[in-house]
Amino acid sequence: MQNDNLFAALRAAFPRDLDAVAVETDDGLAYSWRDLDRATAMLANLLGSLGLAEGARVAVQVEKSVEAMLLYLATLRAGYVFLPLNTAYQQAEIAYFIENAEPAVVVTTPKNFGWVSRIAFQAGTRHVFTLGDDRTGTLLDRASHCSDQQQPAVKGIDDLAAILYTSGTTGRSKGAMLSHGNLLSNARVLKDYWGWVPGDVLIHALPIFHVHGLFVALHGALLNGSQMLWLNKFDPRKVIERLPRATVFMGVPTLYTRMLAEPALTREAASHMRLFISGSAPLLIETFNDWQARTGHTILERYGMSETIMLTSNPYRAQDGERRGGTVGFPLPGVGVRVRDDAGQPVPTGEIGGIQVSGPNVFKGYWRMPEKTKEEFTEDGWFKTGDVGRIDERGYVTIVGRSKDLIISGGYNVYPAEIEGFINEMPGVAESALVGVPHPDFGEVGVAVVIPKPGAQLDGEALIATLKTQLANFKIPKKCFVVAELPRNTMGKVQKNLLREQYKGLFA
Ligand code: MCA
Ligand code: AMP
Repeated sequence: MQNDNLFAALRAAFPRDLDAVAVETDDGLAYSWRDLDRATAMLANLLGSLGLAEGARVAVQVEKSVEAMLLYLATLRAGYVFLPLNTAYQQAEIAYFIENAEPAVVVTTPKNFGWVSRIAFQAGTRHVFTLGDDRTGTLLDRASHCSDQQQPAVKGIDDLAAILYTSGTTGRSKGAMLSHGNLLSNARVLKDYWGWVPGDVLIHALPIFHVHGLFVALHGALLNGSQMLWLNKFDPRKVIERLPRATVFMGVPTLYTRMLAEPALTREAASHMRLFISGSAPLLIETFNDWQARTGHTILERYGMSETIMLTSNPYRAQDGERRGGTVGFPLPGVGVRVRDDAGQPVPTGEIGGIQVSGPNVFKGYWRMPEKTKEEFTEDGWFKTGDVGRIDERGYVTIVGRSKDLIISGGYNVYPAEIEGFINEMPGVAESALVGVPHPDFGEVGVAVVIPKPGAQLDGEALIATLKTQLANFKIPKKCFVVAELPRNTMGKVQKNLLREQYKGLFA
């Protein structure tokens, strides 16, 4: 019987020599392909032994590790839905995700077991396991008693494989539902488009709780049967040390600017590499040029979303065109990208409008939010990205901005509405606005502007300290100003563009 389970396709791509090294960690451990096969079978059998319902979610908030990656693959193998959660999320955020997704299984760190299991059990989750980043925890203990043989669950292309939460521009996060077909079709297109060849070696330095590290980097290597040099945490010097033994690296712009700050990054160090890919946030033309001048490599920039995985990419092969800094390249083969004005009408070539996308890479909708999902698609079924851009006469797509109120900081999305909501709840606060300003390291960071209630005394630093106890660290405003009033337009709406202008030099 045809099995469209993504895991089956990845497993089929394992090299014949299963004893070859698949993953090498920076603390000297080597995992063979056979290890990957056996460990994912044991973990899949553990999940299979729990009597979970069809479509059950497995929510995972653990530090990056090879075992965390194996748990992802095992969840696919067992036919359940993987739900990765950023390790920076704190109690209020986790409580929301668990209440919204109702996972049958939650895997957390040994340190967080206390508060996470309380939230999970209260929400009806019956299985909570722990997994440390040092191969400790109850998950591996339990799996060690399971068989290392397992037939991947039969899944169809439209069956759910993962849910990725991508916060709503207003209010709470939305769970983007991605199918086995979404993920596999995109992985196959990228394998060819980015010229993966036998012998490629990937340096994996991204988190594995978002699309870039979990799908684009991981599937790229696995679908090519390629070895990975694995870093649980990004460190510029460790990446540079590994360049002579690798061929492919993927990162967000911050990773590139941090490596450029290292003298060890030389043309010589990068000479064995074949491809550097950047995405998740705008790559500054300065960074693009500096990288080319320093290493001789032209970074390939691509554009993706949790809802669509990758939708455009600069070309890899010269015959497909040049890689143009400041653009995100062409729509990927099989993916439709178009620009529409506010009335939904086509705009002339080169004109700016809302970017829309259609194709097998586009998600199935937001988890239990049919109305919200409907709003984000056009009548003829194209997904509205919320990004603003243009397509020029040569077909290159350029993102010029966002219609959604979004800050992308070091590659992570920060939604002002969520942070403003927390600030507005604080005693003495009448109103707040969070805006993004340029930052040399993270590209863009949030700055909060707060209005006190009449007679209230507010201290910006104290507000930030309180926020740190409530929200993921990357969401915390880097500065908080207390002012008497906010600029408003005639409709009374806060003019965030004026605030961005006022504070744009803060971190120059
Ligand atoms: C860490 N900090 C940050 C960020 N990361 N502040 C703002 N933005 C950030 N992204 C702060 C922490 O709050 C902390 O501040 C201090 O930096 C040190 O924390 P640490 O965790 O040690 O930071 P780091 O190791 O330096 O992390 C920086 C990083 C990380 C390596 C750039 O942010 C990262 O791995 N980013 C990649 C995100 C990613 O994978 N994006 C893909 C999304 P304090 O000390 O004050 O607490 S997928 C996507 O966007 C689409 C689908 C696509 O196209 O790929
Ligand atoms: P996420 O919500 O994590 O899926 O992030 C998707 C958003 O990241 C997109 O809607 C874009 O705004 C942004 N993005 C992704 N890749 C790029 C890129 N290469 N350049 C600029 N923005 C990007």
